[in-house]
Amino acid sequence: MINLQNFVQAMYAKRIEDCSDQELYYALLALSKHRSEAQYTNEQKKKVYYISAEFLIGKLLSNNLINLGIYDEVKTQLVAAGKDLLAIEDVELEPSLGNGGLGRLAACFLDSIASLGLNGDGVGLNYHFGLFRQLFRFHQQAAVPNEWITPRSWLTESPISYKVPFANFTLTSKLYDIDVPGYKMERKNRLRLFDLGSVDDNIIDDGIDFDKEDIFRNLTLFLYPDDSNDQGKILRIFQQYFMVSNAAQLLIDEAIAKGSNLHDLAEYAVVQINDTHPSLIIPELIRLLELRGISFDEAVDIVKSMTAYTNHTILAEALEKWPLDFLNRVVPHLVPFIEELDRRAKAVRDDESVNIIDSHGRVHMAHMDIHYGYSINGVAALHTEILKSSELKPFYDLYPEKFNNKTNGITFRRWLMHANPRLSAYLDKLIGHDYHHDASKLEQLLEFKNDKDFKNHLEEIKQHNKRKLQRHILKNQGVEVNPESIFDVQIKRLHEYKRQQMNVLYVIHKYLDIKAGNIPARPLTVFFGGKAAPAYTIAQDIIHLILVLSQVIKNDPEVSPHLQVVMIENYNVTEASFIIPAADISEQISLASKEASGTGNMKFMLNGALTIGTDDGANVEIHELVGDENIYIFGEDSQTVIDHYANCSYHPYSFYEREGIRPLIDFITSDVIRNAGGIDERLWRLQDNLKHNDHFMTLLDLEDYIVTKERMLADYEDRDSWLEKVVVNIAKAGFFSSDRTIEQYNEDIWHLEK
Ligand code: 26Q
Repeated sequence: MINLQNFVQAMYAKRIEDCSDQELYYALLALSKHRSEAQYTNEQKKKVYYISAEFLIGKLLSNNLINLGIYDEVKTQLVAAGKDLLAIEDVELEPSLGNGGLGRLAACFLDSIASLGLNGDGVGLNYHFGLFRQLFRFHQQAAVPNEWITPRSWLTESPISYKVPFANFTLTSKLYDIDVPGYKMERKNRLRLFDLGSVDDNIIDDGIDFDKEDIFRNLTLFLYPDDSNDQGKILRIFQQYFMVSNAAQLLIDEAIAKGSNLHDLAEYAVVQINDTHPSLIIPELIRLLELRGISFDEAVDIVKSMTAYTNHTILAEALEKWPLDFLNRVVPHLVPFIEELDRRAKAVRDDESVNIIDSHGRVHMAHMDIHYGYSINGVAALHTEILKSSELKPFYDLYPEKFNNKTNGITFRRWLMHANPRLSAYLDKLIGHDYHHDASKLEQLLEFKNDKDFKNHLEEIKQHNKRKLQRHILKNQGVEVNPESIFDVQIKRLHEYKRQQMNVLYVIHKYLDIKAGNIPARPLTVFFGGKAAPAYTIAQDIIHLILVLSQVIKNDPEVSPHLQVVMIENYNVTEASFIIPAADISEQISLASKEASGTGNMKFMLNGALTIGTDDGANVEIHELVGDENIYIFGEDSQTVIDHYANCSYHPYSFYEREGIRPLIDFITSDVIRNAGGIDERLWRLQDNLKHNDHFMTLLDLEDYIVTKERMLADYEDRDSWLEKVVVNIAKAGFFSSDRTIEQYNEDIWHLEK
């Protein structure tokens, strides 16, 4: 039993009633840290080191309370004192230690590893400002540093520190830990974040600009500084090597402390390489083992038996290739190791498609991972098949046994219990608690598909969540939304392949339709949220168009009662947990073959939204699970798209000439948009790109998308049948629990004992 009053009394000598939200936040932070510090750390012989440049953990207060099993008690005692947990959570700052899906996946995985009682830590970097905070100024994105580290925080200083050698100097690291308590577990794991004591927050100039060459002061300031220029790329290599050298030294020390003689290192440690960002750990481990007296040959064998690589993308431009010249400038001592690994790989097969060092002197990080790791996995069934059949086919021919699929998942602790407490409490009443530990139990809900009372409850919960989001947006952005409207949501990083621009063209279609006198049965609110890389011009242009369009619609009294566009500022994990439970429609509209998996799609489904999407990434698996009648699939399939690329057979201009499409594209540079603050350069560039380039084939699927969305909106009006689809989606979402994903990683790759 928790006695919060006693705890608060000891800390502040006052009653809960008399504390501010800020004081209560710090009390709960101290209470949770105290509790998790008292737990044992997992210490089974073998441990997984999940190494990742990103851990998008989100705010931790509520989730830690849930996992420590004290959430309900704490909440009850706060409510009894007239306090609101939501307001207290508001005090916590969100760390932005990730860009998007890959970083959030790493955070969900840490939660599941701990909740399954497995021994596994995350290892990464303690970025002082992480990814930038997004502001909207003059209908454009501005980027400013995201401050999240406060004197009291979830970070705990550790005495652990390592020396990391670079070309002209050696840096000394400093380790911070964040406890990761498992859900209702006695034992915990940790997120280990390495930092550099000399980093100086004062070197930031304007926005997020800083001296890229002052490594001593900048190394862990930001996540992925602009790498559109060489200094940015070199800084990224500094960060990556700093991360992996620390990780390698840590895992070797921990193994030795448990009795390893290093020849048997693989019995103590397995390394999961999250995308290629930590790939330098392969030559670094070999180097460190050699320094400790192990022969090169044996070191290679050891490393081969303990490293596994996860691929998260099929976009060729996102696969890291570092020029040897850059590596020589940053980590010259590692280059001979990479060259030897390359020579050995070339002895197996000398072919540009599998070489580590290519004919331009660039090091292909993924190639090194596949040759020198024992497992490579994709993150959804379709993605893994595409890797095997096209992108990485030469490797699949060489090492078929290394390839495996691990369809992504999400932690239900955050994305159901925390984000949607009403739904989760109702499900508890209906089917009991078993699904907390075995998400497949959600299938029991299928029995209630035709239960009037259940459907009424689902409707009520959705209404409640819409009003909660309405208040949140009003408070944060001063924008009023209509909770009686349909909430149609696309939240994810801005990228052309994700096709936010296609959704915008739908909105333009709807706007013109309303202007022509076709009034929809019910108002529609279209939400967008997402950051764009500062150097990604077209993505910035898309944000600009969304912001201007939102204004045009708002100021048009003929249209605004029926249609609204809201762009959420600084979309992040916290925003997601307000938005997703309120959504009716989940937009998953990437160009088929391009979205490796997606995980937002899973979060929406679990929270009772229906998907409009292409047969891409994990949408394919959602489609298979719920069946044709419970999802809105449109667009060309992945094979057709792949063939278009191979044959250069997609020509956007011929689509532009169609009468259903041309007015939508022309509208981008119309006076309506230009007079509402539209910037000509941005609008023309975007329009021109769609007509003449359209690399991600927006126009190919546009007509089908519009027809499908209209059908979906019409279906929404049949509440009974819509809710039946919602029930099927929630019931089938169990497969996408990250507990299932982690069980599979453990079964097939890690082999850890519980
Ligand atoms: C690479 C080189 C230089 C600078 C930056 C990068 C870089 C940074 C971040 C490359 C990739 C990322 C992030 C990728 C990512 O988030 N991928 C997403 O991973 C999710 C989890 O597997 C999938 O669900 C998404 O489909 C995939 O897009």
